[in-house]
Amino acid sequence: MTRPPLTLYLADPRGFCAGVVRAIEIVEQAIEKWGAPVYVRHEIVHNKHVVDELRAKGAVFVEELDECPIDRPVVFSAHGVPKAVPAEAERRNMLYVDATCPLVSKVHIEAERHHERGFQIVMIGHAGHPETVGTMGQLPEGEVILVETVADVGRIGPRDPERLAFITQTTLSVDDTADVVAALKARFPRIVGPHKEDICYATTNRQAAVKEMAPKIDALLVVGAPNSSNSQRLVEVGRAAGCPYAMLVQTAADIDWRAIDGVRAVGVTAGASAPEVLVEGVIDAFRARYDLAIERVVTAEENVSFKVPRILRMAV
Ligand code: 0CH
Ligand code: SF4
Repeated sequence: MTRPPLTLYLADPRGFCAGVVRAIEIVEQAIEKWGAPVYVRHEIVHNKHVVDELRAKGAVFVEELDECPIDRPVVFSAHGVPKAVPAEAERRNMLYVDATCPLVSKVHIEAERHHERGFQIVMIGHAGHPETVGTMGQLPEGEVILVETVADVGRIGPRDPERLAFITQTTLSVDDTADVVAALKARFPRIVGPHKEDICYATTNRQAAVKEMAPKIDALLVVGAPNSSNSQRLVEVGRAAGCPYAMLVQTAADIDWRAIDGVRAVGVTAGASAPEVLVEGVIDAFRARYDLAIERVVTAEENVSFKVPRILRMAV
């Protein structure tokens, strides 16, 4: 049987970012250094495959610090934690390693600086997401007001509109965030903040690659987990850029072949927490059904890397 032709456009960059690579290395090196089990508060990154592999090596995933025994090391996830978490670990004399991405920590520091200058802060982010919870938790209750949408901007009532700053989650949609920032500036002309927003290089680059490929493709598949904010944003960016079908898949097994029946060009990308092995699984699944031509869509070159914390680099 002859297989139908299909062009698979592969986004580049896609998949793991520097913060994710570092967070996974932290858990692996902690297990090497202190032996198993090493506890990890929250999924180290939002990906089941990553979590399962680390679990097989001796990581134990929990949601809260009080689920960890005090005599085992605990790692905090890449998304960051409220200040109360390391404080509690110290109070309990626990050994902890913070795998918060340095680009998330940078936003934490920004928040603190604004607070020290007496500014109240508006955070653009998703309610309940661990990064938002962690960033808001850098400051006392009431000092950070959360907005998710342009409509939210009209509803907030800050203490003093003249002394207001804004920060953002690192994994938001670049375009949607620009709209929210514009609404904030229109309503609060004196608001201070970063040059554009706090969206990281990896989020920005992955969204740009999707926009570039969108006009060429009939369907977009984003490899990533449902709880992965940056992966979900890639699906939305694909749809907003005019791609008629854009779907998140955790693995090749999630591909709805009937829905994409008849397509001639498909785009594939992966969220910052999705390992390349899962992308390879998707490509292999297409190769089994189609006469496949692969074309890379290269929109940026990434050469960012972060060191693991010093405690892991010191001899035992
Ligand atoms: O995109 P989110 O923040 O949900 O997280 P992820 O999927 O684990 O990707 C890594 C980013 C971690 C913090 O920026
Ligand atoms: Fe860091 Fe950006 Fe990766 Fe988040 S998505 S871990 S902020 S590099």
